[in-house]
Amino acid sequence: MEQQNLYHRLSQRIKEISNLPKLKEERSIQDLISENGVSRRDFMKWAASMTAMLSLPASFSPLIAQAAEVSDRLPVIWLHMAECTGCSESLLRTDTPTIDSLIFDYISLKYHETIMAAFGWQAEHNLKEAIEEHKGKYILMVEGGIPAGSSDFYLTIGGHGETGQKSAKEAANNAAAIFAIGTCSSFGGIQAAHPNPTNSQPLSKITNKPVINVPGCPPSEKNIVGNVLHYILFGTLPALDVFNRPKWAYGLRIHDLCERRGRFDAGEFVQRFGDEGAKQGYCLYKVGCKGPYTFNNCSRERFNQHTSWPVQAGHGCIGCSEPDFWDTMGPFEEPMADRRFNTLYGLGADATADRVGIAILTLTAIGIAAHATVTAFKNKNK
Ligand code: FSX
Ligand code: SF4
Ligand code: F3S
Repeated sequence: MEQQNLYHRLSQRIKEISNLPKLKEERSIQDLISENGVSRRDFMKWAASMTAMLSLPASFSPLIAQAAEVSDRLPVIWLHMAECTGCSESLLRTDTPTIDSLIFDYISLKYHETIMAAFGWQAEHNLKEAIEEHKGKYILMVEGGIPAGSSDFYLTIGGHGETGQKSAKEAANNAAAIFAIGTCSSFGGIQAAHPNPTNSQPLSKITNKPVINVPGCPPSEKNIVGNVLHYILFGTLPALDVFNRPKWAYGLRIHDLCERRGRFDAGEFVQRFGDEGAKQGYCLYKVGCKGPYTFNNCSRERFNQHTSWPVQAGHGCIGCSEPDFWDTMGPFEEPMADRRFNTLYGLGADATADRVGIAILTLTAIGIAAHATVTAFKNKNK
């Protein structure tokens, strides 16, 4: 019954959105996908996988397809702050366009410096105009850390030298929903790594409005598009974890669903890159994998249409979706080593890994310890 009510409520919302005027030329998502050689069947398969990813019942998959179909009705403003543009590249750099990247083409991006034709004063004007025209209605996506306070001058944009801080604040003030895309915008990222010379801050420190964090350096295309679809469907904040990350994407650790997990449990570890264990696909914990401390869905969703992800490619997870990972998770090719944390049983994960009695390292124990460790390192760095 509850499920039916929810289905009904979400269909109503999609109907309301579909009644909004189209913001772009009359081209449907169907046209766009078939022009790019994607069949309707593949599109429906994609919708089904998105439904599962958003932890919705399988019967909701037609709703996800409809949400994608109306995704051109909501204006999106995307701002670049201090970063490497990897987040945008995560969506855009594909040989053959994925359905996720096609959705990105399809949404009404009113401003995005990497892909728009305008430059100079015209670009500045377009941003102001987009904010004015779509006040209170647009989705704001911000990529990058933001030099703040008296260091704000480290990031200025355009001919008038407006600071990133000012432009992010202004865009956030008038947005309907705000997403911090990438670890830089969510937590400060590499710019904010010790000693943070430009005083780079996460978006949530620049605005008082609620910010949904979508970390990862970069986040996967699935997590970016999934958030847009979730907003279209619900129009409200998703369930969030303590770091304001949507639980549907960041609720489990990399380690929980890793394909090498059986190796970890059996005590089969790569000791050095290129050794026999590496060839056999052993666990990468001892060569630095931070999967046990990292909350993200890479091991389940992978990147580039489920092609691969860091651990599958043979390198451990570096913890890129965690706050302060540059400071707390390195050296990236070594285990936590002397910075051992205690599990509920009083053993560090490294000690346990050496003793092979891995079974005692329960999910709960390591989960609690991982959070405790991150907090401890954070405090140490302050
Ligand atoms: Fe780069 Fe985005 Fe990392 Fe940061 O991604 S991939 S430095 S999260 O802001 O461009
Ligand atoms: Fe996978 Fe890393 Fe966990 Fe090993 S430590 S099982 S490689 S996530
Ligand atoms: Fe980042 Fe680890 Fe995923 S390094 S991309 S969170 S596997």
